[in-house]
Amino acid sequence: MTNEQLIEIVRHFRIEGSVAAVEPLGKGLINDTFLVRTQEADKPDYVLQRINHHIFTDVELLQHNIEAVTNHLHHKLQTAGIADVDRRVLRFIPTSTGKTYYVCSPDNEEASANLLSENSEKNKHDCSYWRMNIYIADTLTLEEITPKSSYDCGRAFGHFQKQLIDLKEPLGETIPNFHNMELRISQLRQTIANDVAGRVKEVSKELELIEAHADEMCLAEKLHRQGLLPKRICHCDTKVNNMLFDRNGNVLCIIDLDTVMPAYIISDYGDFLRTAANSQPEDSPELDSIAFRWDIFEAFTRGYLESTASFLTPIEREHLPLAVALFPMMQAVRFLTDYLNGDTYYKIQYPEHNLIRTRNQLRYFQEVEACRERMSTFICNL
Ligand code: GN1
Ligand code: MG
Repeated sequence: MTNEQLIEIVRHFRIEGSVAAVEPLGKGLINDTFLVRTQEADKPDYVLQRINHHIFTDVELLQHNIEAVTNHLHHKLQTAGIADVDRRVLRFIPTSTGKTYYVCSPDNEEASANLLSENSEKNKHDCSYWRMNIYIADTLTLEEITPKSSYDCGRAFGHFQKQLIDLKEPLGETIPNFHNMELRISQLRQTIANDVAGRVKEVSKELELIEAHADEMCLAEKLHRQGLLPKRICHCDTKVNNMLFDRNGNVLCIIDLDTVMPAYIISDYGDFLRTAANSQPEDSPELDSIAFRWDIFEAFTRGYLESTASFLTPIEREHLPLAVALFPMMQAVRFLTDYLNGDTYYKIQYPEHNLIRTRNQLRYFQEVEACRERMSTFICNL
């Protein structure tokens, strides 16, 4: 997309100031993100995002969830008398029609609004979907963390869940069954049967490891069916880089709210440690350097349990170590499924990228497995 086209999109939003520049921002694997700088020093800059509507097929629901959550958090912060509310929760900008997203059709803008209401598959693919929020200045994202920031992240994600416990507005699943391991495994098995990219023969070792643990990794679904594990509102993408820090390294704001939806609370705990406690990035090919960082685990767990002690049930608490193993395994299944499908979901930088990611997650899973009992003991003794 050209700069002029991006600026044209921005014109549909009620921003303050005039656009000076638009630049790419961030490292997300799903949406395309840009920083929109304004000319005036006293006006904010903005984040512009093209929503990947092949993945988030119901953009109306997606934005409904995000608005409900950000309004709720905003209200809570204000009621608590917090001074810098706008630095602690994202604020989305309405378009000229009052929605928080804009639909752009390549050839006919007016028609695209009508097409949206018809909501047909074909028409949706002809359009692109955009949203904007205020850029929170003087913030950092971290790709790697220390025990201190891990503790803070534990407190912050736990607090986020706690704040949303009394959200009255029902939220939908923006990707149905997003963290459902039974479904992920069955998608993988179906993909193996189809073998569209002819890659199944390369991955027998990986498949063997996944199958050996498949049953146990589906325990959360079984507990849910037995009425023992509820769904609550979770973030569902608690990566280290989905959190903004201030210049002094304090947690400010949780970002990337597309996947905020009802899920098992243990998801957010396990998914955070999937990236944070892996001593290597999720796509590092240096398998022998992958280790489970106990210091990060310990600090995160302390922070998380401080924030969530008042509402976690004993069953949720007991299954936290399972989630630490489940999330690298689920992510391995997802990366491998995409590899076998010919790389249609995650952005890749080279042909084996998803295979390298898979191997990384599986090795990390094994490192986690070796520590699981120790984790349980640690949590029991807290
Ligand atoms: C995707 O776009 P990003 O990088 O925030 C994915 C997560 C995965 C993650 C793996 C909607 O998140 O579930 O854990 O990649 N988001 C979606 O890095 O599938
Ligand atoms: Mg992200």
